[in-house]
Amino acid sequence: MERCFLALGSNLGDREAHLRDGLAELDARGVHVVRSASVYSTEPKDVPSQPWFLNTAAEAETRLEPADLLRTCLSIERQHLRRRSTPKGPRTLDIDIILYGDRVVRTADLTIPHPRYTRRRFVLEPLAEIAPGAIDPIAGRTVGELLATLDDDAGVTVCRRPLYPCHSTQRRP
Ligand code: PH2
Ligand code: MG
Ligand code: MG
Repeated sequence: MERCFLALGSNLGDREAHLRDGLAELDARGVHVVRSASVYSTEPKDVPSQPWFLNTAAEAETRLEPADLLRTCLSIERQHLRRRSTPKGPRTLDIDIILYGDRVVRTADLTIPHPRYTRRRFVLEPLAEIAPGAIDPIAGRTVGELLATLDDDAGVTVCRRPLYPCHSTQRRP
């Protein structure tokens, strides 16, 4: 089993449902979610004229190799009717592989560690909540250290408790 960290984002439709279902679908497809971070309300980066996002991060264990993990993430995105019209534009669900054990992957369609996450507060804040000690094999620094020296003033605030594991509010004693 390899331990990996994923970043999830949504800014179209029922954003929280897309994130929650995305986590459940990963779990059902051999990407066993160990924990997820709180849900954060985040200002859009790269393409500013789009709705605010909900973002979270998840720690998972999987036997899937990175390329198969990517295929699984893309297939779940497609299930959420994601259309790839504007690059970095609005999406129902985005699932990015941030770290995969201490592996470094550079292929035509996949780069691990994720090439931009060290500059993005909307990834580092949720990731540092669940894995401040995870080490980036390229930077040689922990996620907590990367967040502490981050230069990104985009708005990122906690808005909901973690979606996974599910905390039922319905259960009676
Ligand atoms: N994803 C992008 C581009 N910009 N901004 C925020 N706040 N959250 C995202 O998940 C996001 C973004 C491309 O993947
Ligand atoms: Mg992304
Ligand atoms: Mg993506």
